[in-house]
Amino acid sequence: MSQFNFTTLGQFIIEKQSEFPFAKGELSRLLRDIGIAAKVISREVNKAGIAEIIGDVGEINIQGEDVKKLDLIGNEMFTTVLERGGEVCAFASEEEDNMVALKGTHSKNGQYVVCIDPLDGSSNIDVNVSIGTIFSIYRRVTSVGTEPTLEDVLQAGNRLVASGYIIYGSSTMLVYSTGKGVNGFTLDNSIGEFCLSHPNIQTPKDGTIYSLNEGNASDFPEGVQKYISWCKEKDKETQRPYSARYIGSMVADLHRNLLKGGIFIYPPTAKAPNGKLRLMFECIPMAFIVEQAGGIATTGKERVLDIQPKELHQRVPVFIGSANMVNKALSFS
Ligand code: P6P
Repeated sequence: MSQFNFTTLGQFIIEKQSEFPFAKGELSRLLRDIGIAAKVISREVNKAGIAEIIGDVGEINIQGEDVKKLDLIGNEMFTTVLERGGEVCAFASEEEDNMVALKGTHSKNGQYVVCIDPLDGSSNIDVNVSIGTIFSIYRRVTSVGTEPTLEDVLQAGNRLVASGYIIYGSSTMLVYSTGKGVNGFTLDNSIGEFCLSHPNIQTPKDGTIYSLNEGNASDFPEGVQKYISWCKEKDKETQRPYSARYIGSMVADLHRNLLKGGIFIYPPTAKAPNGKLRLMFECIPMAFIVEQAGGIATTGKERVLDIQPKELHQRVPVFIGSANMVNKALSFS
């Protein structure tokens, strides 16, 4: 195979731009900017152990979680890149209490808003477990040139323009969708480019992996407890007992299940009666990817992408992954 037989993220975005007849390049430039930020964060994550950026900054964020140095680096990185790019008028971050109206020279004319979890699973940074960035892109609802408002950000997932994630693992991968399928790109550090490695990802309809924090099992709703017990029963025909795989980093758990098949559940618990995961920053963008790959994402009561967000840091329960597995889990409710 020719050593030049690869497609970079930039080449792919431009090639696919023709699928959007009204696109004049703004979304393409925005996706390119996100790729740039991801490469810088990947470099920081990969040298974290030796660069004195391990550990906490001694702050607690709005989520009530310790803020890691890399959380801040990631948040600042995306703020800078999105501000300089000029395509985005406002962004919301898991690390920011409120929506941020960007102050770049051209930001007010930006047509898009971005919701971002700069480093999801950051509690795993200090122990070298895979972590990720999760992003979603909406078209603003306020007029170009005006001050953006919270209305621009609090949009249902069924209005998404694009979403994706970057996983900083054994390799760094960027996976995204603009609503026409899901494609994965692996960072080739020798040329500093994300190269197409997983075209048109389709998640298996069935799987044998279930992912949830069973430490909370005594709090789980009865239907979830019954489903987990069903997963553990011996039944050759349905390849049970299934395998329990839970990393505690949503991007890593969902990426594995996306490729191999599986179900990820974060149900309501006593500590998190609405579930722990954030609707805007984790559930909506990951639901868009999973649905585009042929899977299902629901709160157990409604499709995640149909929820009209009421507040920025709203949390919801989530059942997400292989269609037949999610439907089986819901059948116990
Ligand atoms: P628990 C990380 O903090 C995170 O938001 C997700 O990435 C992950 O799936 C979940 O929380 C883990 O939560 O309660 O099982 O530790």
